[in-house]
Amino acid sequence: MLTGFRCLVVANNDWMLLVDNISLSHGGSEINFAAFQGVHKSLHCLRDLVNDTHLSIKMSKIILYDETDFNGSHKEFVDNISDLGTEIFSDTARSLKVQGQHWVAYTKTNFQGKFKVFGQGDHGSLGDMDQKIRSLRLVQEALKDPEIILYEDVGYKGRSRSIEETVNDLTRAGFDNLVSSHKVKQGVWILCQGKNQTGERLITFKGDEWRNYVDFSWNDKLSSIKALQTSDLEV
Ligand SMILES: [Ca+2]
Repeated sequence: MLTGFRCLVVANNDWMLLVDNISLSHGGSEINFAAFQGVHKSLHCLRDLVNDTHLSIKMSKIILYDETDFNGSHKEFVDNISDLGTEIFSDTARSLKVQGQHWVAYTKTNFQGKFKVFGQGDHGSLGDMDQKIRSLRLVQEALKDPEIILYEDVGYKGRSRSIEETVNDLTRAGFDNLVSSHKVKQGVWILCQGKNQTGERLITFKGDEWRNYVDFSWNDKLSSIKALQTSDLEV
């Protein structure tokens, strides 16, 4: 969900967001609003576009701060970062701000280790991710109409179950501690070994096909599953 934007200028098939005195061009570089005073093209209220995921991805960014409550030095990112060490910001962030889509922060490089998903807004402290973030992934997948197919056996075999919403206890679906493979059809899903989204977790994205849970010691351990929602602030 986008908030705080005034309007959108569409000019020459490009677009520009006007945010109070700041404008962001398609390419992400800042442009002086005054330079566009002469542009007489179609103006649209951004309210109509707040759920436009494509647009949201284009202007998404995350700002990391090396002190809590947005103090200290900071660094801004608009793309995935597989190793924050190269940005001299590994194990450093203590607070952050998100604009646009969600970001997944990982405790290891290359999007590995423990993770936390941060939604749009200000995060003045990072809890168990304090000074532990080593890589960042922008969530580019649409979160609407999520669907994941769970399979009882490895290789997408055995009984299967299509899940389209958060399930706090897979016992109800007859699938507790049974899943051995999955395919994500839509959205972003958080897999948990405990009920009610507790215990060890993994995150999986649209298009993922995990054919054998044995490979990462998750066979027959899945007990709850959450579909990431646009409104989620921290997961
Ligand atoms: Ca199984």
